[in-house]
Amino acid sequence: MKKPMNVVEKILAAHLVEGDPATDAELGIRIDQTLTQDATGTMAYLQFESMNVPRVKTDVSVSYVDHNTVQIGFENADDHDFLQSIAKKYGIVYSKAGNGICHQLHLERFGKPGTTLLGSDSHTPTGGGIGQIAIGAGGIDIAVAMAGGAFHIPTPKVRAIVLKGRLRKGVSAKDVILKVLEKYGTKGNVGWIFEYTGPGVATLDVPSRATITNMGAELGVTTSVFPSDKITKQFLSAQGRAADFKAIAPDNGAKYDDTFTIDLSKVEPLMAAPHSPGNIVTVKSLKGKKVNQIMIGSCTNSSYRDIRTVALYLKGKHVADDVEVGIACGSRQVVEMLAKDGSLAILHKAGCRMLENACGFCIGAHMSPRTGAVSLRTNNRNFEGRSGTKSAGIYLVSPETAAASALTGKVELPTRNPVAAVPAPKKFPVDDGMFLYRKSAGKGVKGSEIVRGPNIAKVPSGEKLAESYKAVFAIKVGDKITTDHIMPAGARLKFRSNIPEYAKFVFEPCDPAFHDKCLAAREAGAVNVIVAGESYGQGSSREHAALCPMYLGVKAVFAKSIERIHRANLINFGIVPFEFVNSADYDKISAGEKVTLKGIRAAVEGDGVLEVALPGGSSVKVAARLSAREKHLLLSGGLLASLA
Ligand code: MIC
Ligand code: SF4
Repeated sequence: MKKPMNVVEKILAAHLVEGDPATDAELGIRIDQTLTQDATGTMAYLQFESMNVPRVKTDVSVSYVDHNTVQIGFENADDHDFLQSIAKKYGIVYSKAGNGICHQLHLERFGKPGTTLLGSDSHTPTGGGIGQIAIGAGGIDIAVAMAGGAFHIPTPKVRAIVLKGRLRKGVSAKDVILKVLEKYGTKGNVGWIFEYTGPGVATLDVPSRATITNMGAELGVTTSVFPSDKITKQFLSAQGRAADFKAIAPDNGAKYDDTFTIDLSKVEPLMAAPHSPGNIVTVKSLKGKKVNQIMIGSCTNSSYRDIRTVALYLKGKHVADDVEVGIACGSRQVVEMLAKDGSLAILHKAGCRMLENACGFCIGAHMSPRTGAVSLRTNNRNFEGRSGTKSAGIYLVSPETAAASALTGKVELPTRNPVAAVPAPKKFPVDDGMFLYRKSAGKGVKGSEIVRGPNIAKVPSGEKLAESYKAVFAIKVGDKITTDHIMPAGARLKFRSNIPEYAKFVFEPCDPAFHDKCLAAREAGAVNVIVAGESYGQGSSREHAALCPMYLGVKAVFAKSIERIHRANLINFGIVPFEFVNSADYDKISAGEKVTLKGIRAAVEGDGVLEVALPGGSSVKVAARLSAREKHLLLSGGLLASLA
């Protein structure tokens, strides 16, 4: 008899190309679809170009422009032109700036149950809402997948999140994922996949499911997934994509490594207080707190369901005088529907600032709040300074809580005067006019030229790992250092395609002199080492957080623990991701100390263990648990160097 399987096992089994889940620590899977966004996409495509493959080999690859749309100076526009020309040449679908946010658009127009999606953005797991195994990764991994190569994940442990009951009015999917974050936090979930199951699943529409899988990124899991059922079918049919439907459910008796049950009827409105998405409090506990700004949108909460709900709260009313409210919709489809049903007029009349369909405020590229502000936002990350204002406190909330609070300028309970649920639309208006090159997808247009403005610089490649190095501990940082600390976005985002320029801002929020110190060490013939605490590299998939340090001569990280995507990015760029064998050894190291990484190559070739003598006479022991593939990449100096 065949072993009963859960949804994760079914999709992975259908895509397995390397490894055996029963015996191996790492699996290689075939990737059906890829997505990139502009801020990570330029590097991904420069790397793809250097692989000399004539066209993409996936079922579909889409290049979205949604992050860098502010266009102050020539840089962003240059990037867009480059991306458009690359898409034309290699058979990639190109989504023009203004079309919408990659994850919302992909769910609407391309996501397919039962397939795999790899995206150069950490919120790619949004696709799990439609029954896809959708994973975020660094740009170079997307390049490999576009060239037909496998993607590698740690053999997952699968946790069932069993949903039962039904949410109360005014409580929504955002509160559910905040509940999951309250339970599991933002660290310690590396290697897990969360599979949502149970009778409560049938009470959630696809956009709500996607809100939940989207913010699985904040847990640090590999991905999150819902089954594909009648509701998925209805969503796809309403998008004119009935043919893309496939039912996927766990078999009776399917096993999970762990189970957590949530009674939806008991979920309260929640919020994530500054400065971590895992810092969960009830809305009730902060009721009445004065609010300066409310921002609604982002890939977590920008669907028609979400913005229509906000409009219902604000109908016939006005936002409070002391609060500014900005709204960014997820796609043109959403805007078109809001225009037709009158919501757009309601929101304008209520005094909301309607923003472009893009990431904007979420990445600190728009509407930074005032000094010391309290800003309620429906997005997924509230890291210190990410909004562009270091002194601001960002609270992550549901669209319902955001709307209720907009009316009074204070934190309000959305359950006090809740509005009716927005029914799932029977038919979405479909207009693919801003998706270019659909006809030539997978083929490319012969004779097309790549357009390269001065902001498009070469991708640096790494050097072979030497036997030993003279090294300097260039920086020592604490726990939960995010990729926004390592490689800031916001005002610095426009340098994404220009590594020498962007590298000037590595660790800017922690130590603005980091760049100069690294170069000085390099001049003196030493490499640099980053020392960090728990959960190093949380957050974004941006490979720049590894690529720019590589450019500055960083060869190793010594951390208490390292998050999945960042660890993979470090390896892809030839930086050895060591973890302390005894966490307490972290305390023995001081920034600026000079040491020797004696036998680092042999350690990587062997059991991964390295002992380093410290100037004071003591020593620290670090270890890197590496697969054969990872060893090969590190010894070669990174993925690009390994292909040379
Ligand atoms: C983010 O939300 O941090 C981003 C910006 O979307 C990143 C990608 C990037 O840094 O370009 C992500 O989540 O991967
Ligand atoms: Fe864009 Fe924000 Fe989503 Fe990242 S989290 S993809 S910046 S909307």
